[in-house]
Amino acid sequence: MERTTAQADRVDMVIVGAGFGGMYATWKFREQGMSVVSIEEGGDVGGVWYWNRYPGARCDLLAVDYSYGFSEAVQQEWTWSEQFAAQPEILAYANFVADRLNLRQHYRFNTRVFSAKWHDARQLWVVRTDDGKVIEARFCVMATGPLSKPTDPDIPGLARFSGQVLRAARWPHQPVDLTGKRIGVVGTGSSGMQIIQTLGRTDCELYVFQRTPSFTLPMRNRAHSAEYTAELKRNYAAIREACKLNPTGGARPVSTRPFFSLPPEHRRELMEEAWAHGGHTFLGIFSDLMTNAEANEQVAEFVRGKIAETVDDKELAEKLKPRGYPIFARRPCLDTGYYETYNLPNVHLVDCLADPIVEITERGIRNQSGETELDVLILATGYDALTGAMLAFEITGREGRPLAEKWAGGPRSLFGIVMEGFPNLFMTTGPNGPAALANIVTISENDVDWVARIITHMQQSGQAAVEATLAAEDAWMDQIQRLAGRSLMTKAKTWWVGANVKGKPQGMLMFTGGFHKYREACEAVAANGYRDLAFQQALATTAP
Ligand code: N01
Repeated sequence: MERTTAQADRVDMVIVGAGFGGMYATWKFREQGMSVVSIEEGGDVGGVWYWNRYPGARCDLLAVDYSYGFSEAVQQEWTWSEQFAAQPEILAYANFVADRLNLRQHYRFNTRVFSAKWHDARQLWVVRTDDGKVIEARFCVMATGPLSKPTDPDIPGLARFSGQVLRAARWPHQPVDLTGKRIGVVGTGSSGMQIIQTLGRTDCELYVFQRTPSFTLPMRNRAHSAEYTAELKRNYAAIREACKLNPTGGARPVSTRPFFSLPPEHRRELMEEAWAHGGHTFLGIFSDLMTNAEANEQVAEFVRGKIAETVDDKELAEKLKPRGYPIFARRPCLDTGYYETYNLPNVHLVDCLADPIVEITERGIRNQSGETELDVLILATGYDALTGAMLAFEITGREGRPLAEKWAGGPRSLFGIVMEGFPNLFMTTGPNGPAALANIVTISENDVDWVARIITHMQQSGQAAVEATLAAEDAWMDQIQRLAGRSLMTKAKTWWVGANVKGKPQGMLMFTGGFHKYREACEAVAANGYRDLAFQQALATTAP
């Protein structure tokens, strides 16, 4: 590695993150002949799967989809044991990829980025890390992930609690013995539900502090047979192609049938079939689920009916039924016996809508009606999503402009990848792409490949820096707004619209048009002669 001054290392590219985006970027740009330094706060690779080791953690996207397609060696040598992989298997996969592709040599683990500043005259990024090191790089890739900055709940008294506090998003690396404990779980999103359905079946007293009930569908996970795996490995090329053309970035069924185009009994039959089949099949049976409020409500009512059939105590079933927002306007969860958990005598629901939490005390949680004493408090209260990780450190662009200023009204960029005013800074699965609405791995591969093509173009045409034009960025953001305006996805208070963090700008700023359309838009940039991008020639002042 070259040293330009007494303090700074000089490389072609700095990559932040060792999740799926960062690992792929590290491989891709190294293969493109660039010198790369990759930085990761965690102690090893895996991103969210490195941190989220809570009981029952599992990905609710098919493992086959939620894995890299860029390396034939990786996909042939790795074998998934079941349809929906659990966290240890996904983390083992990340480690396998790092070993197989020799990625760790580029990483500085246990290191946080402190600031990243663009130097106008030298046309490079100056990146400072918390160990006092400085790296200068022509390019910066922020693979910081949409869900990597956890948030604690806005409840007074957390520091007062004398028991053990565990966070889903920062679960201890050593086993935690919860046998016989009185455990409180705050949060019933994807993380909370997985914890509840897992711990509820163990020897403990489990108190679920539910504010907003979430909808969940049965996962019906299955082990892969040897024949299935062999078939899969023969067909990977076709599967990856199908993922690229799918709105979800996964190989999932997509319907062209509007809900009301079918008679009621046929609709019911399709819903029953999808329910019995499990997974996200249910989301793909009608084409207008997220645009027709009446259709959405009928589907929601079907699911509420399933809750009533499953939960023995009718009063309890009513409390678990989500109401007041469209189904799938909060991220759909997939469960394994979630509602059945509430039939167990050791599982207790505290309905925080009817009986709000007042404070956390030394002994437990106090709701309006009284105190629940706890030994352990588990927080599954979500993330400062989409923008939290990028705004957690200082990023300064052209002419000294802070990113926090550019994003004061919410994140703005072209595709969630590149921004006006921030030359040679790229994001993977950034906030204005499909981000958390489609398969993160497919999006990561798309984004990194897109950046690689732009850099190749720059090398061929002798350009030193690139950013989005303001016109292209505005047009993209307008398109996001137009699409969001037609979708029911904006009609619930969730992290999708920034509603879970106090003071955060509100609104759907992810692209809701589907991964396939997003990919088409990315592809169109080169086809249109790069007019959406503004390039800078090398300046006379630029250091060699
Ligand atoms: O977080 P969330 P998550 N008092 O924001 C509650 C991905 N993921 O970590 O809705 C009481 O969804 C809050 O209640 P409310 C996936 O994309 C995937 O579960 O604000 N409750 C809510 O119930 C997912 O969407 C997988 O009323 C409080 C919960 O905390 C994303 O990560 C697994 C509260 C937060 O839910 C985030 O999921 C896990 C308070 N003061 C995660 N403050 C899989 O692939 C917050 N809450 C399976």
